[in-house]
Amino acid sequence: MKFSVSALAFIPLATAFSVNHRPSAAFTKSALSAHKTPVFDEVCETTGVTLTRFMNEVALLNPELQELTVLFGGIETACKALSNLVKRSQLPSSDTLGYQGEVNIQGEDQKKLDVISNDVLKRALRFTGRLGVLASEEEDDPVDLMTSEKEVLLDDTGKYVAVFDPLDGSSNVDAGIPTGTIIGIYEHDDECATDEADQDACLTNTLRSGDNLVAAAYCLYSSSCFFTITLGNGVYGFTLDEQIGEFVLSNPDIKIPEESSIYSMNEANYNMWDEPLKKVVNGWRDGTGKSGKKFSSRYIGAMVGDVHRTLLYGGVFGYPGDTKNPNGKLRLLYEGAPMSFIMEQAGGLASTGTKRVMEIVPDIVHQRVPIVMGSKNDIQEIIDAYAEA
Ligand code: FDP
Repeated sequence: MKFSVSALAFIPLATAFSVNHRPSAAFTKSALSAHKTPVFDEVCETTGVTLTRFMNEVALLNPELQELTVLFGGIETACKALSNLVKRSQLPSSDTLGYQGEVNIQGEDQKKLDVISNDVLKRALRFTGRLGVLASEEEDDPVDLMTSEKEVLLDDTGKYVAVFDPLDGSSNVDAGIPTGTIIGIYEHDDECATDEADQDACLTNTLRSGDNLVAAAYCLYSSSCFFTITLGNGVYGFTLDEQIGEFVLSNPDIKIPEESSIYSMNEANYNMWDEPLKKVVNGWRDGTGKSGKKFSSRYIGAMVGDVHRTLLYGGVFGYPGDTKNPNGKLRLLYEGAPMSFIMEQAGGLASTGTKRVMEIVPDIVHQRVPIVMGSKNDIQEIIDAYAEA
């Protein structure tokens, strides 16, 4: 059975279940309670520990997460494979640069590497036996991993639903600019039956607010390959040691600085932004903002790289709405929500300007969302400006 995205838009949403995240104080939600916050011990805080060891420890300490850690084994392998592919893509013999000749559901030209990355991830996840439904930027509709491509949908043994952007920032890839993979994992709805009548309802497994994420991660393909993950209790950063072929813990319990002096947005759209945002950015430009600091602008134009720098150095990354595109450019389900989860778990904020991104329930798989995320005080300055307006 095939589903179209337009059909998805009218499917009633399944009852959302909640996860006990650690949202920042500004956004504490009483509804977040159904799942235990995972516990970590000294092993998980020790730099140099491999991702495999880290995940084994997490599974030992939190038996309910055992299947999730197996799933991340597949994702880790995919990230290593993609890191290699991206790196080798610059060689004349690789023939993986340029366009595929297809346009994806959002009307964007697909790069060859977009399609290859999507395939690598699907294949890496297929045999984990832990996934029921999968949604990706490069797929028109959610697909069932256990049946042939686009034959929807359910595998009743699947515990999780994965959403991902296989190669974010791919418009830059031919120039060797950093790109990345974004992954979000939701728990599968146990109530989901496999008979045809219920498949529509089960499809909505991919249509949940970010508050229902059990895990989020990104891989950044840059000077090194970085893997950053949250399981709902802090953010952990790993770096690929190519000599041993393992991700090793390089940044345990990442905390974003509470304020900074860097902003990262496509300034060519400035004239079309909302007035409150223009006002805040003007203050940052000339040092008359809330912090009194004069900001610098840093924009790669590839979300994973821009978010990674923002996490480590602080500041603001955003793709706001504007008069031409009121919902901005970034996709809620597999870009906005997973990255917001990571940002909040690192002590930052993620907002549309008027609403917490993690609370938005998508109507359709490829829905866009205006977004600003980063250091608590800087994002709060934007939220305050919208509230005043
Ligand atoms: P890309 O189209 O290259 O995949 O999500 C899309 C994205 O990149 C983000 O990674 C990036 O932040 C943004 O688009 C860049 O958009 P602009 O070129 O409009 O600045």
